[in-house]
Amino acid sequence: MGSFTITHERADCFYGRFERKAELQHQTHYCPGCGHGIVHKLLARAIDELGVQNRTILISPVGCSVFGYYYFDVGNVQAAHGRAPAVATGVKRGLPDRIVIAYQGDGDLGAIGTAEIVHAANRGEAITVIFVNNGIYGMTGGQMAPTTPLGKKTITSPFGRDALNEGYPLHICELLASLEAPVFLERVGLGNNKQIMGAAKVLRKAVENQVKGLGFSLVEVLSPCPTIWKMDPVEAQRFVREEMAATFGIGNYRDRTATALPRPPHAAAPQVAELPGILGLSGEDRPAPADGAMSALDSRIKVAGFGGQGVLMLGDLRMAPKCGREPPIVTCGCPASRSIRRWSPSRMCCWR
Ligand SMILES: Cc1ncc(C[n+]2csc(CCOP(=O)(O)OP(=O)(O)O)c2C)c(N)n1
Ligand code: SF4
Ligand SMILES: [Mg+2]
Repeated sequence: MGSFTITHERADCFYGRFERKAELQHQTHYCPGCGHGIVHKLLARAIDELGVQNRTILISPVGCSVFGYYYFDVGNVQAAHGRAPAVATGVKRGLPDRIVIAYQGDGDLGAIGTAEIVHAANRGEAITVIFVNNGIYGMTGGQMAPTTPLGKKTITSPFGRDALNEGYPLHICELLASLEAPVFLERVGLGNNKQIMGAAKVLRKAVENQVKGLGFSLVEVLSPCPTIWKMDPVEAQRFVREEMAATFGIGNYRDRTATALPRPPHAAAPQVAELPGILGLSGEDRPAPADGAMSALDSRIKVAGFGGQGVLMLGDLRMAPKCGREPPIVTCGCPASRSIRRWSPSRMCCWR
């Protein structure tokens, strides 16, 4: 056999083995041709090249990429739908030396999470946001997203998106470019290999900005979702290259990396023991139990305002610590929940 050179291999910051059902260990949970797999690979390579695996914390969203923590061997937190920038803010302020990356879809960031992304950007939080715009709600089976192009039929815009009825596609980079604080905003695409190579450089830069201590960086990635757009992978790439790129444009919308000064870290968070003093409370404020004995801890929990992932989490939390048994998980049959392992210690770790 002739000699050969390996030019690409699995990034170090990917786990060597992904948590899947036994018969599906050979593939990820993403559909063939899905952009999330490509973005994961590019991001993983950037983390490797910058040598920051041991101090990176990835904030996973709700959407098809919810299981980012099955792939990235970094610190992982999974946020409620749309809240990744708020969670990233807390993590970064509490642990300023960590590289905090919020990863979000277009339903996650552009619909339910619009407030979070706008205010995190406006505060200039020193985080990196990877915004995967596939123009539709993938995980839940094809509802119109804020970024669905005009005229496109989805299950919630069956006659095609009409500006008078559903408004115009939301241009997130341009929206955030109206704010003073962001340091770096760029839109890239995965429409062909040339675009993917360009996206790799931009993703790396967005992470590197944080390594340098600069402020808010966001990369919007126009990305294929062949399954939900009912296209084969080649057609889905063409859709990104021609139709998504025509709707949104590919390019840089803010680059102040040459002039931005490193952001000073926020003051260290107080220790838990200091909190009663800060809140003006003392142990004497707490009424003593009538008979002098310790009262039982009131362990009632009220869960409010949670979506589907919260219900699953509640099952985990109620069942696992009590009996160590696998919780009864009701899957919704969406692409991302298909064929995942129903239980794994790493999943619990994310919530603990
Ligand atoms: C609070 C809450 N509301 C709604 C849902 C249902 N939900 C799950 S994923 C999703 C949309 C995801 O779409 P997107 O962010 O575009 O990600 P994609 O799957 O396309 O990558 C919705 C609405 C939820 N899980 N939680
Ligand atoms: S439904 Fe779309 S976004 Fe979700 S895994 Fe499949 S191709 Fe990717
Ligand atoms: Mg989407």
